[in-house]
Amino acid sequence: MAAQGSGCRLPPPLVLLGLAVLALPPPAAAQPPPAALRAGHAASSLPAAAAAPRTRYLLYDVNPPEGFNLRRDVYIRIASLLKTLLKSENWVLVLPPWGRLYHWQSPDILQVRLPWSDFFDLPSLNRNIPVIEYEQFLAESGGPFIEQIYVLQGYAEGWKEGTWEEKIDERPCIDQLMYSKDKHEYYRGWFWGYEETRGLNVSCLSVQGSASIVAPILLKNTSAQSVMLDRAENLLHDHYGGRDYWNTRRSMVFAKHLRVAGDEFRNKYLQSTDEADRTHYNEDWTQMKVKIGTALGGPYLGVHLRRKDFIWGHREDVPSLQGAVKKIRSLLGMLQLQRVFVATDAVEEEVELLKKLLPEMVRFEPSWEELELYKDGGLAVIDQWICAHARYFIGTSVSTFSFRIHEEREILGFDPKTTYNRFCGEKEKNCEQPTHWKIVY
Ligand SMILES: Nc1nc2c(ncn2[C@@H]2O[C@H](COP(=O)(O)OP(=O)(O)OP(=O)(O)O)[C@@H](O)[C@H]2O)c(=O)[nH]1
Ligand SMILES: *[C@@H]1O[C@H](CO)[C@@H](O)[C@H](O)[C@H]1NC(C)=O
Ligand SMILES: *[C@@H]1O[C@H](CO)[C@@H](O)[C@H](O)[C@H]1NC(C)=O
Repeated sequence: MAAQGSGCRLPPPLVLLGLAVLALPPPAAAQPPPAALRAGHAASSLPAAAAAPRTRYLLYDVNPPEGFNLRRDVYIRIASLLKTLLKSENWVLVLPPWGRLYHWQSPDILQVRLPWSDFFDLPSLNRNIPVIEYEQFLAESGGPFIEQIYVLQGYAEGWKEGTWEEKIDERPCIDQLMYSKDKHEYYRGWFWGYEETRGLNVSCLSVQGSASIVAPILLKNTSAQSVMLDRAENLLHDHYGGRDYWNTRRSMVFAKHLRVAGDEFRNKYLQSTDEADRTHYNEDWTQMKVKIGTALGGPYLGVHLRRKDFIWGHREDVPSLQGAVKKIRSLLGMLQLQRVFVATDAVEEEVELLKKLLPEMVRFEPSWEELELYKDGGLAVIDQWICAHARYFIGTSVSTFSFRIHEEREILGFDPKTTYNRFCGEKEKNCEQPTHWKIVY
């Protein structure tokens, strides 16, 4: 790929469309990025044949209200689509920058246009599928243009009962389009906070099916070099819980600086180290295959207490703080543990009450500097990492935050009995516990 250079690619749209009148900054982007930036890009390790096919870029975005941990799940679906595309063509996934997440409410820190490397380890992601950050896409694709945007939606008519079939069709847009045309006929939109980004064409696809159903459209119906799938959460998993699912999930290794922060905290406040806990982590996830039940975990109970919008709706499956503390005490007794680590999004008043009810609890309470450094997203990752290393974990009913902890513990090799647990609501009659999704290698 490096040998191919950018010369073989299509001329950048900037040139096609008359850069001069746009008064944009000079397209530094049009030059090929330095070799160092491309290293680690899986495609670059391919033999540089003279007629090497051009790289095509897949971009995506998710419905704005969706949280961080559901977005992690959508990544797994899209990675599966990318694997299907790679069977026929040279595609790269452009990682959608993080930002403007509803739950990221800390004031005074800028939380948009965050690269994936703030939260995840890029070389690890790249061992699964070729990915690049959005900034690198800008640098190597020739400017802030996305040639084709498909907004995914359902079918206006819904589906008839009992007749599920996978299908995808170009259809009129059902909802008000979140893109508008500017005076140059470009489409403007959110684009992860990159205001200068424009779409050249937007259309809507009604879809009912798993991620790879889009592959034929991308391979045959469009020749655009960069294609964005918006509202990608409309795609289902190709095969939830299968080997591909777990490979992608295992590749989503948290960024090293966050793991280190979590490990230091474990060591300092929870007497927890990988040696003693038998939770050794291999930096190369492809080499990591732990026999189930071999991880011991640190001498503490890990708790995820999801509050805020989970209690505003008076859900039956979420406990009161008193109820949660009662359960925690009974678990501490049963497990003969003294320490409890609590991850929660509770508001300040609730945290104060919780501290009164459970004075011995330990939380990761960031300094201002740590908040600024890790941001709300990084602090949530650190909380998850610490919960993932506990001797025993109990989470909140149908919280994707808790689900991601289950998976992390599955990867680390914990006995499922210590993982798939949740709090019950006081009035809940049938408190069904979470499903064990067994890891597949
Ligand atoms: N630091 C920290 N943040 C949390 C915790 N629980 C929830 N949050 C924040 O709230 C968000 C919850 O949204 P999601 O990640 O989507 O997980 P969820 O619990 O399924 O919530 P919904 O998607 O709203 O149903 C997280 O991404 C965090 O930003 C916690 O224990 N610690
Ligand atoms: C893709 O192309 C095929 C063949 O031309 C056509 O039948 C189909 O309707 C197209 N699909 C979409 C979603 O545009
Ligand atoms: C925009 O994309 C749609 C769907 O692929 C296509 O039918 C249409 O011709 C495109 N319009 C332009 C102006 O390229």
